[in-house]
Amino acid sequence: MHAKANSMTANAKLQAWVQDTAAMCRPEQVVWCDGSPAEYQAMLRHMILAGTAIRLDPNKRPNSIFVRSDPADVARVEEFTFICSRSSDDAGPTNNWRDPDETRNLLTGLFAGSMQGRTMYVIPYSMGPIGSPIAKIGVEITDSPYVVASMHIMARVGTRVLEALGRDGEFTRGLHSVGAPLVGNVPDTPWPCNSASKYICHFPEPREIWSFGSGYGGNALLGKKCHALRIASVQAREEGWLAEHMLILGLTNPEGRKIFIGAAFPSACGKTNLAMMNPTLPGWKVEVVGDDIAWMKFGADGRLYAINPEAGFFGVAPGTSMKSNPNAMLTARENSIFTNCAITPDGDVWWEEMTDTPPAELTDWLRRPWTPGNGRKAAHPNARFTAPARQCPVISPDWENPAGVPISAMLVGGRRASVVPLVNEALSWQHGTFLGSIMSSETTAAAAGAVGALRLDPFAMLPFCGYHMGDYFAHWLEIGRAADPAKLPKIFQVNWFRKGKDGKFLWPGYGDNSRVLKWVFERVTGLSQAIDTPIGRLPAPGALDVSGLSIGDEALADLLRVDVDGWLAELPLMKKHYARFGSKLPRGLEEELKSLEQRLQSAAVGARR
Ligand code: SAT
Ligand code: MN
Repeated sequence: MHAKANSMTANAKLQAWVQDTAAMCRPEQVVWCDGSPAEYQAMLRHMILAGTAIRLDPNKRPNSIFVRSDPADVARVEEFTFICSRSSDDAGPTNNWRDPDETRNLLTGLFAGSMQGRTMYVIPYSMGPIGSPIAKIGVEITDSPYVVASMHIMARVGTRVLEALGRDGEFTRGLHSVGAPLVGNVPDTPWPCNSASKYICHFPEPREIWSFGSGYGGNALLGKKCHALRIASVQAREEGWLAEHMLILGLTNPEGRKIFIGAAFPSACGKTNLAMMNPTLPGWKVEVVGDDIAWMKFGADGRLYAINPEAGFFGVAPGTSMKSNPNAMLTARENSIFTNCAITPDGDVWWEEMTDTPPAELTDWLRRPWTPGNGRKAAHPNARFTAPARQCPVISPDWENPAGVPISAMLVGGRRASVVPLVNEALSWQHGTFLGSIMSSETTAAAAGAVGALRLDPFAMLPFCGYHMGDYFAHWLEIGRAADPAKLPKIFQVNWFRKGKDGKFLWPGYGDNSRVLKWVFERVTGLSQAIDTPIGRLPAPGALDVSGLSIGDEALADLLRVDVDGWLAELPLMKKHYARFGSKLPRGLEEELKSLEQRLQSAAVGARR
């Protein structure tokens, strides 16, 4: 089919790309998305009529739907995610590289006719508030109404973006197809996808994304991981800023003083919970700017300013409850999309731990009858809610500030049952970069594959850095060199997941993480004490506020213990990790590793004396 030119845009590059794509994918029709509420309703209606979605009871969850994906399409697929830079060296050892020309050929073959019988939607979107100097524009072409509806929530979409793009504006191209053409007189499936081929390909130089075969989350909502992290990280390096897998929160102390904090944790390690927590410490307040991605640029005053490029939350549902994260529950009370949860007989969703007692009967995410105690999970462990950020009761008044918010501290951390203490302040920006570079975490259901395996996940960017990780470390050090050290955020390593000898978590987590945030706040503002240890600065005795918390002295000591032998035992892992980056490993990090080893060895000798 021949795509009609869209009168809303005079951007010739965009018009030409849409026409070429339509000629290749051969959809039944082309629709330019305007981003209107009517368009959102049309997507919901289509999904409901096609059997993809169920409308939830409007009295319980107004304007919300429930969707179940194909059981083979439930998470990001890292082994089918590729960086197609011209040189394989630019993708580095942590990415899957594919030759760009070969891949383009392969994809052209897969996309040829891939949208037959479907509608091709053109979604102009802005990552970040429209017009913000930190925001960027992209256009996603997709044949999935689920993607269109989700993009309405997750990004700013439609006509106003085309207006901002103008005649000559630059944009990232994202082409997505579920890879399931409708040919002949065969019915559609509730969740079309391609079981034979999945390819999530990034071309960093022309800033293009081609995603084939999956309709789920980060594989398909191309503004998120593909654009805002993989492509943007390349752009950020070139232009001197940071695109990070970080939440952004505002923290106000009882005297009314506020700072902003960024935090990098891997997928499904509690970013959403930390970002919008209700502190248990009286008088302290947390507000959320973002729960997943931060774009940071230096402001005129020399400080780093962050925006949340997204407009919604794509949060992990299981484990989310009025106890663990009431603000997420309240955010998703309406205008939301629920994917791979269970559904109740009265038309609401449910997932593990949402309530203390599960409903007496459910239909699970696999459409099977489910009753409590049957030994199966009702929701998929990577089930998600997609909800507008503006609905969050603790959304920051600054969340759409085009200038961003000034970042005073950055946390890095993962799920570690042992070795890593509750909190550890870096000695310098370079040491903080080191702590980020050796971050490790147990894997979660957010990606296909084994769960609970320990892997090194530098800055939680292992699946999301669009270029050579050695160059990424160098870029972090470069950012530090470019700045006035007094204006740089302080970096802290944190770990809420340390376990005691009994195998139970030592730290209550959730709202009690405000106790760690308080110490961070007071370190930034110069009010609190730390002690120097071989691994960094830990809270001085009494400096961590545990008032009102029932935690034993032993557990507290365990949480803050510097496990010298444990760290020594991990040095070979760190060295092996660093060896992967060859000559691209920055000298500064090599030095940090050496100094750490020396400090640990003298501590070990001291202890033996
Ligand atoms: O599916 S997503 O990649 O968007 C979620 C995540 O892994 O953080
Ligand atoms: Mn994430």
